[in-house]
Amino acid sequence: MKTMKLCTSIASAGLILLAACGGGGDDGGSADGGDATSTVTLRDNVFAPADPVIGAGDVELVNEGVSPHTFTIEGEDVDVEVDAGQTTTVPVDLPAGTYTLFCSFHRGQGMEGTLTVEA
Ligand SMILES: [Cu+2]
Repeated sequence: MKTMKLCTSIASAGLILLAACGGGGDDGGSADGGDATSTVTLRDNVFAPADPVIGAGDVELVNEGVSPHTFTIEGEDVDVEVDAGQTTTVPVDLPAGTYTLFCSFHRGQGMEGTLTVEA
């Protein structure tokens, strides 16, 4: 009787493992589209993620803060203001590489990071 219970436990663990693997595989499918849309969240004086990695194309900007913030890429023609609680989309058509990202209102408070554009 004890042996039977052990076998059942192992079988259950295996099923959970299998399910976890299957779920992860589904997400990877959209990465090769070449038209990836990424989301960058703007909070009060931080970007989330702090150093975003995006694909070239449309980037969704979500301001979850109580202040307006900007999504500004240094040296490039990307400078968008997003009011508190608003969401907007900005096309980022830049070559792959790294760029300095900052908020023009709060750069002095550390609202600055590295934006990586992937090919
Ligand atoms: Cu800001």
